[in-house]
Amino acid sequence: MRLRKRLPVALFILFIVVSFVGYAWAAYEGAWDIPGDINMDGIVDIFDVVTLAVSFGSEPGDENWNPAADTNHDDIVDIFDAVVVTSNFGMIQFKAVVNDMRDVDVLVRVNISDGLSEKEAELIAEATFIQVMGQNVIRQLDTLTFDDTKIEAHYTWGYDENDMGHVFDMTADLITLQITVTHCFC
Ligand SMILES: [Ca+2]
Ligand SMILES: [Ca+2]
Repeated sequence: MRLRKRLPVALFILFIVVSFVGYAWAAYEGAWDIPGDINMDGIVDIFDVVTLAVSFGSEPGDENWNPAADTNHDDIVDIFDAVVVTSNFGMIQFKAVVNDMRDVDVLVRVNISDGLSEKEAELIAEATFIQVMGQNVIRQLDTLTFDDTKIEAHYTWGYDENDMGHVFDMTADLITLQITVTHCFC
């Protein structure tokens, strides 16, 4: 009888624990997760290559084993993991927050380690716009300002040429890789 009374409580606690673990895992999964980004800093670059090189040829139990370098999860760090890193080399994963509500990943292959050119700033702005708004609207980049730490872009957009009254503003922080987007359909 006592067990019967306690069972629902135990199940409830189990439910809470499983939900929490699931939530925590989902939050973790939502962090930097670009393939080949072994050190999980949002950029696939030379540091990931070096990290992979250190554990190259290793298997679980080896002194230099690093599970993060085993990008395809087959319990060996080998050429196939190197291919994952090299094929994504140069990719940056920005995290965009849209209208304080929606989170969007923006992936761009651009090298900002040597400073930022106008072309690269525009590439990031364009990737952000397309990722947030899709390809089915017409966009016009009105202003683009940038330095080595920040990009600000202002677009007007519409569903056709007669409907270009909508705005889209973005600010990209190149240090934290966070992008803030505000836009409205009004
Ligand atoms: Ca990295
Ligand atoms: Ca592997």
